[in-house]
Amino acid sequence: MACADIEELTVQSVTTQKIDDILVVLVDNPPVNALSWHVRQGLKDGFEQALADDSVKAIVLRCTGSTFIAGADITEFGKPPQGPDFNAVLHMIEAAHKPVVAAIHGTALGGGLETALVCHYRIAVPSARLGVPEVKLGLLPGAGGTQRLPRVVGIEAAATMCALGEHLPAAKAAAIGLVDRLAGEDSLAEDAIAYARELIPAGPRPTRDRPLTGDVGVIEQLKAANAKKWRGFDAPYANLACVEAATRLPFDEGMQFERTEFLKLMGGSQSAAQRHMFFAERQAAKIDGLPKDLALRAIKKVGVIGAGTMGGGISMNFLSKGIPVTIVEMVQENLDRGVGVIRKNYENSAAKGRFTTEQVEGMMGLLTPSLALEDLADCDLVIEAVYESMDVKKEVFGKLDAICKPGAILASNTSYLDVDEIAECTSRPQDVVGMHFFSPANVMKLLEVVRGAKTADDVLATAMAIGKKIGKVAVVAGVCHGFIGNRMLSTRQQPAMQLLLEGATPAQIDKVHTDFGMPMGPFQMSDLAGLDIGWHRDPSRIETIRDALCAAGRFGQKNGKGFYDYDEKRVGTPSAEALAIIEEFRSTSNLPKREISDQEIVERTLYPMVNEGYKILQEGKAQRPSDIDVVWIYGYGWPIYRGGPMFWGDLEGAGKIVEALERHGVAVAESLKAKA
Ligand code: T1G
Repeated sequence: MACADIEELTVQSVTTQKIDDILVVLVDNPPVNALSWHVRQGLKDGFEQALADDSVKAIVLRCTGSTFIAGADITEFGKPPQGPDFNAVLHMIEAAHKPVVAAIHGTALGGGLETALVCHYRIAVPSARLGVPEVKLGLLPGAGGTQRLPRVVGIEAAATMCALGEHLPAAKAAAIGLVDRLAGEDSLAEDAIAYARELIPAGPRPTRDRPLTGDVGVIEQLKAANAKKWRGFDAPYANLACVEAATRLPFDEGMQFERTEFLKLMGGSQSAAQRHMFFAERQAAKIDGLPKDLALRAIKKVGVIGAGTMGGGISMNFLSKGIPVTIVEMVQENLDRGVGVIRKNYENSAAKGRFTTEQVEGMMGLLTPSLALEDLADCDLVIEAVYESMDVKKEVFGKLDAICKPGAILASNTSYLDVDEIAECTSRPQDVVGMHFFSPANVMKLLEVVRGAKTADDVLATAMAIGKKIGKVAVVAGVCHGFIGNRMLSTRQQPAMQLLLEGATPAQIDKVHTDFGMPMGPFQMSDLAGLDIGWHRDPSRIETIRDALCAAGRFGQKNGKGFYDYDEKRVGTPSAEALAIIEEFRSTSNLPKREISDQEIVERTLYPMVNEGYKILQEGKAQRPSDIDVVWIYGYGWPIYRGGPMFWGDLEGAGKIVEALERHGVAVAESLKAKA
């Protein structure tokens, strides 16, 4: 910048630069320019300077680093307030008697977008993304976002942005009037100054005074369209209530309404849970004890063994990220079917506008079908997704050991089997790791990366990094039966079965779980998975309720009957026949039938999961409690507004849980007892 006089005014994270008659207020608070108290202080000081200096005709607000302001500093929530009140700073900017331009790159999110909204004009680089994602933290834009956004983009777009919390690309934001001008991708600083100078004659344009446009009817439409998705959540409805209030209240009363709703959410357990998950998800990516800059192995070519449901889904994750995949099957027919399913899935997504036909062909072009393991010799990572049998896996890994190049990572998608035992049948156990995907593997975000006793640090770190690269939330798990998720799941399923014997019904138990916020209960899940998975297929041998149902030909959703009866749309209803089978089985077990309360169901099916979580941590099979929460939210549909089993356990209270578990005769983890 070749301007004559540059005045430096340094406040911790905000500086100002005067370029002739334009003052640039520059925010520098890595990593994401969050609105920490010292940033708010700096903004206040910087704008006071700009407004007091008559030689300044217009103001530009810009940020250094990778992004514009990405919101309030979430780490400050719940702490004693410091620095100036955010809304007061925003009111000062909005009321400026000189035009203020927000120059946006990276992301303008939450309080960051609210700051840009009090600026009179917004210029952004094409790659910028703008949004109010507070709803994903169980909150709402509490600094005027719900009142100013409708005045800039109209009621429809504002309601959608607040209730869904999506990030809008700059071009879309420009189309709806949120961005007034697009800058050159590499010339934001200059373009913003030129734009500000251009606006001097036009002067300020306080957003609060801009007219509201649009149809309030969108609010009920959004509620109807998202009723299932928003079940149990408070924040989406609070966001819409605030936007609705903007359509009928004067600005300042609307701001008050918003403040009240914001404080309600901020003080609630749902937002605390969702904020916990914000950091838990980022924490999960970190491997304790490993240096941040550990060199990773390059993954340019991937091999997948098995073209079944899992193998196909796993392959799609890499193809969708432009990473070539060689997929191997034993017989041509299975290979063709597997490749066909991958193409069908992509074409279905293309039909929904997610991909173009060219992109589908591009991804399919990266897929090499093969009948020969030898074709995996030059792969950097090979993921085995064959039948869940130790013998089969050992045979495959033995062959891979002979075929794959030195340094290749050999991963197993096993969901239960001992990764160490698999590794021991190779000469390179340090290169073996578990990569446990969840079905459907191209959709489910969770990836359990199973660290074997001999897994090398760079192999573990590489598996975690490639997991993030393909869009997964990767969590480190130790070798134990069922790793983290399935191990805890079994501590829910077993007592659920026992409760059936004692008098509860599948519908009662499942309702407790769905009311809790789970997508389905233990028995709906069993019917979905299939009751005959692992069944000994001997109808005369009835040792469990599951045996009894299978013996009666009830295998679950797949044949329209299991614990429930299912119609052609796979909607389940309580089944008299299933209840009769359960009743008959109970009568043979001489267990007295009794009334079971919903609270007892919680105590005997959810508390044991928390207990098992403590055991997993005690054994070092998970790095931290929040990792367990991430597993259950991204792998098993635990409601995010309850923060995961460990976070919820803390809310329930260790004392209460220990007392109940002991009353029900469950062996309590020492660390949980200690916590109680
Ligand atoms: N506050 C504090 N720390 C934050 C933060 C924030 N808002 N955003 C990110 N971080 C930390 C994060 O924990 C991580 O730390 C590092 O920055 C890099 O983040 C009044 C109430 C901006 C899209 O919800 O969505 O404004 O792990 O790994 O993948 O209305 O971060 O390295 O120690 O995610 O490049 C609304 C939250 C707040 C946006 C960048 N804003 N952030 O993604 O990096 S509420 C948000 C993000 C609010 C007002 C209300 C993403 C990102 P560490 P990262 P990334």
